Amino acid sequence: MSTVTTAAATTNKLFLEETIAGLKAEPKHMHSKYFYDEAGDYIFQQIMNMEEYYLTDAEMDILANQTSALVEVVSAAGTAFDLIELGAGDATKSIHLLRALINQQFDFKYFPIDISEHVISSLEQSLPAQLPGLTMQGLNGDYFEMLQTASEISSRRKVVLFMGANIGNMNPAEARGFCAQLRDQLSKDDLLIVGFDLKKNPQQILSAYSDGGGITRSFNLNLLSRINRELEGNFDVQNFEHYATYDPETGACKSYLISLTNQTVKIGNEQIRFEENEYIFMEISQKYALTDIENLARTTGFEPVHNFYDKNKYFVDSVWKC
Ligand code: AVI
Repeated sequence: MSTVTTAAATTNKLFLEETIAGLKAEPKHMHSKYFYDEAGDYIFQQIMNMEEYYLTDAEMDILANQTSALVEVVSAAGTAFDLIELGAGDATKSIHLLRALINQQFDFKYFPIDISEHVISSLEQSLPAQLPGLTMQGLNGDYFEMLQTASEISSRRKVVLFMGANIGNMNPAEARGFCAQLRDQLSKDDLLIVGFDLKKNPQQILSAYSDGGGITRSFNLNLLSRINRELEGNFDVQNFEHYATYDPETGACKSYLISLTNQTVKIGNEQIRFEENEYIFMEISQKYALTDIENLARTTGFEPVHNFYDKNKYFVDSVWKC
């Protein structure tokens, strides 16, 4: 019998443990990081193309139209650095910055980090052809472990990108813990650029997470299908409905799956009981006021240096110095 533990086996074990623990907890919850298998990546692409999902266009507006100003901020402390992107996705936004840095012949290496193996292998295939002259190394795994790996490969000044409002998928306490941990792994003169979705008209926010075409619904339900595929589950996805809420006071946009009936679901050897109307908390997409962003930076050891807004002021890429 083989005693070799593969990375995939470890990931699956954690997926199983965290899923069972979350579904046995009161109230039931899942981890939105598990949305992103190959099918989930594909549905998320569709979300980003939705009319209602204003976030992608807003951040694209910043990257595409304020590239020179971004390059200036990024290179203020020198033109040799490592550009590390946490949750790189398909890099369609950062490609504007990468292109400008290559054109200006900056001495940089791009390290995209993503927990999706599929995302990293696609980037490694597509980016060098799109950006001749790019030096890159994709890293698949946990952000902090991969940031450590990047530091072992290279010891140059770091410019870290954490865009796409990914920070919104943490609650405020988790975001503080995350930023503080990031600060611990960075050094003087390193930069962090974080994308935040700003508080705005509540109906506009709610529509982005409760679209009429049901794409966000499929995105959430895909996690149940993924459990069926990978963890020997037997969810009947038709027995669950997607429900999103937005609280303008706290800025928390939350999504849930509601059990439409009394039911028992099997996952591997475990049985999970759902009552009719019982919810599973699936994801938070936290929205921020500018004062929240400034507080977050300062309380975690960063100094905010510049804010880049899109033309509608829906979104901000906030630049923080160590
Ligand atoms: C990846 N993340 C920033 C998205 C968001 O807006 O919270 C995930 C998402 N969930 C539903 N729609 C989009």
